[in-house]
Amino acid sequence: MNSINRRSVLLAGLGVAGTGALAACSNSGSGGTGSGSGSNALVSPSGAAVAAAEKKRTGTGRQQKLTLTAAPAVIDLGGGVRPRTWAFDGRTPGKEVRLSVGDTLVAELSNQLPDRTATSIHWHGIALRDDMDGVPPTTQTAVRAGSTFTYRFIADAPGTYFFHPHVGVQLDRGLYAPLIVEDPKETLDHDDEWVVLLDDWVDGVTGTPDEVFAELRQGMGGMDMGGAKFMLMGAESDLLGGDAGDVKYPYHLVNGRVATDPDVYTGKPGKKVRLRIVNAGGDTAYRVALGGHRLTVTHTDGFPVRHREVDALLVGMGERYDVLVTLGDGVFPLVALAEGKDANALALVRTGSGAPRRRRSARRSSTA
Ligand SMILES: [Cu+2]
Repeated sequence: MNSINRRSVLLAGLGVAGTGALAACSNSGSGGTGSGSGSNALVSPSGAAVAAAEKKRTGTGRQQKLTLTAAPAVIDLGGGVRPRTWAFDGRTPGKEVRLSVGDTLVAELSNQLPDRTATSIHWHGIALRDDMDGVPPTTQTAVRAGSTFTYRFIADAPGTYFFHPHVGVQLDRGLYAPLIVEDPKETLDHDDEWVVLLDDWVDGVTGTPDEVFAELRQGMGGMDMGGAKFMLMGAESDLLGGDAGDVKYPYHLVNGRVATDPDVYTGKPGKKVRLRIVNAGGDTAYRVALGGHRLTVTHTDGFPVRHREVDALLVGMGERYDVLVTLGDGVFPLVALAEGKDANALALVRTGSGAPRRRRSARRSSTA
């Protein structure tokens, strides 16, 4: 039987009991054999119920191994913006991880963050074994500074995902990257792919995400002490049902580039391109459109949906949309309006003859 009790779950959820509660939980869970079936038993991240579900997951047996080193870095966002942040392997976004359905990802996280900062990796949106989901203190103990943890799971759900830490406000640093699970049986017909990663950026420019959080925690009371540095007042959007966020971000990024020095996708007129749009932002929904084009939505959050043609998409934090677009001839802005915040992110699509070579290598081979 699983000995975790309601109080320890609540405390863990509040972060009060911290790792002590989790250690108690996983010790009893991994040793138990009947957990998960009794009416009072909770499913522990490494318990028998998780192992049983995992057994039913079919894999290819292929492994993809990689190392992700989380460490301080000075990154280049374009336009002379070079903030100091925390990043995986010195770059933001981190290097894309691409698997085929059923492959096993073996990712060693090396925590080189400063000031004894613990971390984790959460594989956002993907169905996987709970003990690899990277949500301390609930599904694992946080990975201590100076140590490593190896995530190992079968990715049997095709789709567009991303990953980021799930400790404190670290997801608002530069620690994120796309995770694409390709389906060899995919029936979508397209010539090329472009991953479009959206993010709201503050770190190393006006302050750190921890400083932002500290100010937000003081609420309106803190504003009497000399005004708000990070708090955004009056951001509203009817589309979002009112409140459009609380944080002032100096930059909004597409694929790690500021709007004045954007990422450029170069293609050919008439080609059909699959855009995999990911909102990795912490506090901003984006309204996304490609000038002069209509978008056909094919997937949301990794799942195929009945196709729907739109002229713009509202993408909330953590959401992903796959869309197909048939490219026209010319240069077109991909605009991601920071909904309700009077700011935007920008990338460019160039087609036709005389187009300059792409600066960044986001072009992908077709999966169809
Ligand atoms: Cu997430």
